[in-house]
Amino acid sequence: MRTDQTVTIRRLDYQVPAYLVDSVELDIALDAERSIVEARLAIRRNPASTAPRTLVLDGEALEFISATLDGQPVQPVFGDNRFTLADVPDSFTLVTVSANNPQANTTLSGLFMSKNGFFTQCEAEGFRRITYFPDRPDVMSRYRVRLSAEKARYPVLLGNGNLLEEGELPNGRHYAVWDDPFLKPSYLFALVAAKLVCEETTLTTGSGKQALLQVWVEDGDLDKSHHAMESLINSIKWDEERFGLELDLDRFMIVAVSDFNMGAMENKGLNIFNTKFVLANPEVATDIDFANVESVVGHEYFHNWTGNRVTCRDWFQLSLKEGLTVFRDQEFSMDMIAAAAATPAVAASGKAVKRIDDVRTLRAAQFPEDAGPMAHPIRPDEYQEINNFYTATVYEKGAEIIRMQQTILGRDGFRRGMDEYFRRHDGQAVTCDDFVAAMEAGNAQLGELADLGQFRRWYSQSGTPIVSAEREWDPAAGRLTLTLSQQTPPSASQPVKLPLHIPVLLGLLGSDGADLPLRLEGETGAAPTERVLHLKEARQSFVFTGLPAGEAMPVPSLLRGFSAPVVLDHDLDTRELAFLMAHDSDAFNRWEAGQQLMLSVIHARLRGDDAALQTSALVEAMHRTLEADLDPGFVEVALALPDEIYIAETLEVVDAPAVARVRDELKRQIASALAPSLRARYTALGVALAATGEYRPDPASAGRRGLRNLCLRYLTEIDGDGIGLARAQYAAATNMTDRLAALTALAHAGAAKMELEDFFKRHENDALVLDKWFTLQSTAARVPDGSDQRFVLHVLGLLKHAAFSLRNPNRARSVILQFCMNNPRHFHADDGSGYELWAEYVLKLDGLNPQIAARLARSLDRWRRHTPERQARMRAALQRVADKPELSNDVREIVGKALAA
Ligand code: B3K
Ligand code: ZN
Repeated sequence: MRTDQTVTIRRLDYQVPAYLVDSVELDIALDAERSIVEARLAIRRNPASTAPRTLVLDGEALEFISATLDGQPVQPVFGDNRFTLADVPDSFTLVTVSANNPQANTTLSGLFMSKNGFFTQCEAEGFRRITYFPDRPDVMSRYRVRLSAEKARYPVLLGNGNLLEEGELPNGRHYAVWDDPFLKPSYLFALVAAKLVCEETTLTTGSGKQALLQVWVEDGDLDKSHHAMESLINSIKWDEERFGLELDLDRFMIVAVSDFNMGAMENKGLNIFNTKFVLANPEVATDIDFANVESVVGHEYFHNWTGNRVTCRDWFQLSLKEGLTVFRDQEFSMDMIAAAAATPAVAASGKAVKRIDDVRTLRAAQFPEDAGPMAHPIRPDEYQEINNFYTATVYEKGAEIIRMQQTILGRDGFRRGMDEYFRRHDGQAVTCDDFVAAMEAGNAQLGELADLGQFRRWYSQSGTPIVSAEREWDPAAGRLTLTLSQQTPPSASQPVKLPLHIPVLLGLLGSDGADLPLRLEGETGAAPTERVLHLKEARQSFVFTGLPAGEAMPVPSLLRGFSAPVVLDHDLDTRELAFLMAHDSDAFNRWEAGQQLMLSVIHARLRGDDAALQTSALVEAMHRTLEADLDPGFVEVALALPDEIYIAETLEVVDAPAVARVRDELKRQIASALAPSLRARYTALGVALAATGEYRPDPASAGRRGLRNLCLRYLTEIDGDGIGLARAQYAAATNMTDRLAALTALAHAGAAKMELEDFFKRHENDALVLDKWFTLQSTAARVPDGSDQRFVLHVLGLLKHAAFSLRNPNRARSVILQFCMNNPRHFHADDGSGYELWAEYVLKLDGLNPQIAARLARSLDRWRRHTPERQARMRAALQRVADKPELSNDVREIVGKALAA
């Protein structure tokens, strides 16, 4: 909706629906310019409602044709995207006929066209762009859908559930009837009518039922569908094993589409995916792409239970399904990594690397959100546009809040809670509170531990808590007092923040680096070497006794595995951090100690301090890591410097180009100091990889390639043979991971002219690979071809490129969003040119696709953190957008909140 003002929807205003729809029969005659939809709704008054006897349906961008109530023509009143009929009976059949224009629908919400046919996206509020309906998740109905379309152009007709019937029609058209046996909310409705081909197989589920699995792609892409199919099979098996949840349909389909606003969508039995998360083979996809396909296929499949069988009562409860499903896909990926590992040690390290990746994402995307103008609890209290709340907070922090429940209740306890959740709520639309209540009820035997009363505050309070640790060591008594305090910075909407229940997983390392037994004062019996401390007060002390007397203070390893989404304000010095880096039995914290060491060097250098001693301690520690016999995938993450965005988050005032400069200098210094080892490792890994033969995306080989490419990145930072190595690797690469890594390294060095041309020619016809070509150029540190053009002009050049299009979300993201969000040093250029480009493109995109425009708009969220001159320029750019009349709700909410910050 385009408006000059905003309407705020509030969680506490929830009212049950006045009318329920028991069944929906749709007859959809697809046509590019005018699709006709006849909807037959069996409606009855909700006995739980006291609202007036007026039927209100949502409807947007629809052309009304006719309506009948129990066969009698009726004339609804229209206004504000609503269809209103007064004085309706208790139970009746409403038939509406409407038309919509899929071709003109550039929002990609509702029914739209991509190059090979018709597709839909209904979450959150797209169904109302297809037909008049109470488009809210707590109205659950049975759907039967008849689709018809021109057969030659759209030979494949797909819907939710089971295919009942198909056949020919006059005028070269054909039809299909689909029936979904499960009740579902309208946001899970989907249809596809397109020219597609499929890879299919049948699978026997745990109870012996046969299910047909299909992955539908464009003709010519069947050489790229197999990894998605394997991922689907693995997901189905994993959900049976880990959670006892079986596939409930006879048929499960994944369809890839190249124009899509997000990653994928969990429509019942008919998942629609962005091609980016389906298509993969070694020539076009990187190791990261392979892992992403597996995780998104898993995520959407897992929604079949967490989201579809049990859905959300209202959109404020979004994290009920999203946080939980992200947690499930993270666990799935970890279990897959472990299953592929040769030894338990490799499995543990591989799982830690996955955890590290997830925490990096959280810190880069969610921490800034939680401290900025869009800060909201994982269960928001209000919104102006729900599409703006598919956020890192709802998803990633939401997943952390589920993970903490597993940490508190234990893995078995969490499973008992999940069982109870489905026992109570299968087939219902429920709330986050219902989930937590089920967790508690399933674990009554745990007593006080299962009391999640205070824990519930994580659902209602925004902001990242800061946990500080202080230590007091009594060497004579072998007694350590650990005092933890917590504080969450106040925000505009929540000036007072309450203490949270924070599970802090900890170990204590003795002087030999081994874990010490952890006995709290007053305890007897066996003491574990790792345990969870429950921090519930603002400040709380824990006294450990029986530690080796007469020795140096044990080194605490706090928040192992990142047991809570907090910032840890520790008091560890350089020596202790290096000690943890070398010895911590928790791989996550070995990595974290390294990151802290790197951050302290970067902070010191940004302050202009002489950080020579700290730097050499860091370089030495990194050298040891590089030389140690460790899993390459772990060494890769351990040697990577924190990224610019995360560094910026740790600063009070951000000078983005200065952050990049200091980070570059440190990187060059590390590269020079470690060059011989980096080169040796680069060569050795190359030999090892060649010996394993053909490319496989398994975690062990991916880890080797990742480390080898990181060595290459370091080596291209310094004078020497790095550029030569990168050119040679580019030319010799037999897979996309190595070719893209070499090209990216060359682009950052401003030395990629020839290779960029070559890459373009090779992959001109593969949209996803071209997206990579655009991305690596818009995020480069230098103009990739080495010219001395201003960077912003280079980005403008990309935006004018014949292969660029703002209409395709992947392509738009690959240039303009990547530049504004992932290239801070150039986006924040002194002359403000980055911000001008931002304003121009937010406005351009808003006319086409408000969801993507709003996403871009968010790259100025943190404007208050920057230097005063940049703040002034950013504010002016925000104001320029805000001043435009007729903005979408989506963009208006984002810029409005940013300006109010
Ligand atoms: N549920 C969808 C996201 C829908 C976004 C609507 N703006 C994908 C997912 O989380 O699985
Ligand atoms: Zn999801």
